[in-house]
Amino acid sequence: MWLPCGCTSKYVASSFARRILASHLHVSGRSRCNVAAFMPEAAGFEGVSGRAALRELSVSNSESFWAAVARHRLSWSIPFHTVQDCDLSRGKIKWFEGGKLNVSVNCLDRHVHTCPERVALIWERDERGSEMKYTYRELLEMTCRVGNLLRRHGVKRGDCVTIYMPTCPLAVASMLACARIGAAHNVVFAGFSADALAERIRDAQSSTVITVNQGVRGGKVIELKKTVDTAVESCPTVKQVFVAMRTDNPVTMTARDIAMEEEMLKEDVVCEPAVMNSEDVLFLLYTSGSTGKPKGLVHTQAGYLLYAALTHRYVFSYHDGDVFGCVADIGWITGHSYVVYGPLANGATTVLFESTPIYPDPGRYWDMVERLKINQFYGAPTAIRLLLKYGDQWVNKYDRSTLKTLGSVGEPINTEAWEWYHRVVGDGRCPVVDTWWQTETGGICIAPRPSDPDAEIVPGMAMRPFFGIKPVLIDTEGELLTSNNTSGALCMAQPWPGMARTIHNNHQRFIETYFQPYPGYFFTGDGAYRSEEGYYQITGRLDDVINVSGHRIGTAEIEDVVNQCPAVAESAVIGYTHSIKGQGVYAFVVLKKGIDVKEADLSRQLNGMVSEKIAKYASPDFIQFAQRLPKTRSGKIMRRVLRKVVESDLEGLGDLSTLDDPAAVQEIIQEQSVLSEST
Ligand code: 6R9
Repeated sequence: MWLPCGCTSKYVASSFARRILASHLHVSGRSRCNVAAFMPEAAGFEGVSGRAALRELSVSNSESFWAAVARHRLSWSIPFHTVQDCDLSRGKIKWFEGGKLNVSVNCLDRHVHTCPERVALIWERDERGSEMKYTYRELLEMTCRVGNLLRRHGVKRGDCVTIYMPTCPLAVASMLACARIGAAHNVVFAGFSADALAERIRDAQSSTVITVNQGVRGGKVIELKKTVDTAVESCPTVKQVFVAMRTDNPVTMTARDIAMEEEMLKEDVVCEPAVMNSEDVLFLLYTSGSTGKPKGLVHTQAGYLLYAALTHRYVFSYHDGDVFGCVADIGWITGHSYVVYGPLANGATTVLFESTPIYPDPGRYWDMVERLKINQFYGAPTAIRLLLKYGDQWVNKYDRSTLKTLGSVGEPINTEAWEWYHRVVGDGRCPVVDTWWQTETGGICIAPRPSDPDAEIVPGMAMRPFFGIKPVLIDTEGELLTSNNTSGALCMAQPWPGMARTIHNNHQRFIETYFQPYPGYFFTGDGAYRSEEGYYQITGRLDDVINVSGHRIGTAEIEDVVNQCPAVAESAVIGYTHSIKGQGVYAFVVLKKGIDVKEADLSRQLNGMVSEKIAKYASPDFIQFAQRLPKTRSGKIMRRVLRKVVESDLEGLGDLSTLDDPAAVQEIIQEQSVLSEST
């Protein structure tokens, strides 16, 4: 793995015209002092005297708000001429047109000019106590070498590079190198199988893949290069695979493979940044929807970066000099926005966490907080629930006095976990921010902060919309719900710079999924409750997407794999409440007539297939073999009914009159009681 060496001094790309345009707005009036200290560009907004008024303006006059913030917080080589050109009814979203910039310059060069020796990355390697630090200067050098290497091997502006790596500095440098030369990246979570990787490489039409020889996680070695070898066999577009060395073990190299570090040594540490348009593609990131095929959401340059940076700064109250610890993997949107782009755009020190919460013991996170002096810790409810079960002693062993804010993301956080996080981890003194957002939204949309420092925080509620975000609730008839103390489909009434622009190669699906269900609004796919006080609480997905340990997976994706087994006639997969994972996977499977196999053997086979075709986390926790599935007369599987059966809520089965044969439900219930008795 590329090590920090501190040996060169030739680092800054000097020819890139850097210009921070000052806001044209003027400061006036004493009442604005506070709000100007909070957000300098707000000083120019007439009549804005507090944070609530600032939020109000960010929604009612969102163009002025985003224009001022974009001028103040990004370095442009050419300023934008149009703040936004959006039409939600047509799925058209464009921000900061006319503007030109380079994302890697914004994340690296401008900080190297002012503070080259500030630590940019702390790599918390799987091996406890062996962390490595990389300064902004070193990260820029590494990025430039990778950028030059990619260019020398023919990667051009507009190409898409697939990155299949664990969370490590070279993965970050690879993402930034793509941004530097104008290529898009497609990071695939290194827990995905060869088939899942191949599908994403093909859909993204990548000719270049970057990987490591082996990964290391929880003390175990993972053969990532072998997975890539298998994947690329079915990817005719792939011409070259760069292989970095995470461990010392050599792997078989083919004619297509390139030893990454060796080749990087031959490259210059200066790499001319491409001048990109605001709306050029920055990256694709695949996520699950309600069909079997994952969708490659597209994020672009300026709007995404600005939104990631602003949310990072204000939701977590990040200040210069703080150490920001988001433990998400870079393979997910949380890793993109809050490990890489948001923190680096703000010149922060950001932690790259390569391990697991319980390796080598359940004190890992808090040991890391003490050792790295972490100020903001951002993690997932599933890990909090797991650690809670191991007891307070694992937390209390370590000094957590550096912590200022605790964050939660990925799924609803139950009150017990929230309170433990607040009381035990944060010693009752750190605000806990439950942040709601999605791959599609680019950054946090609803969170308790920013708000006045002493504003109340309700456990387990995301609560308040971020600047420029206008959430609405809509009922099943499509009517806007205007009162409080009500629930509905969570939609956004206004565009914001961080939102996804399209689905790669499928703009029609983008429109159908997000803009057609409620014309004029962006539909999130989630349901929410708005309290008497006007706070938002997310109640869960309204579509067939489930959330296992914070990982999104479409039930249809799992069904597609299960149905490939020759013994299976059909299947229905649903999520059920799981005490640690949030949701577990429950599969109902109907066998073909005349099949004679042991159910236990078949279960093992099906679990193996799902792990192999998708990823281990998608593998069913329960498989129930059924004679038939409850269906409507038009042949649609009644998942709602199956969910109630699994939750043992027989009272709540509801209207069964549309069922083709209601006896099917009774059979399922009986089969299930036999199953629960035997387990
Ligand atoms: C960032 C991320 C998005 C889905 C989202 C929702 C669920 C995320 C949540 C939450 C309740 C929260 N979700 N944060 N539900 N409270 N604070 O997780 O992106 O992987 O695309 O998942 O996760 O259902 O729609 P992504």
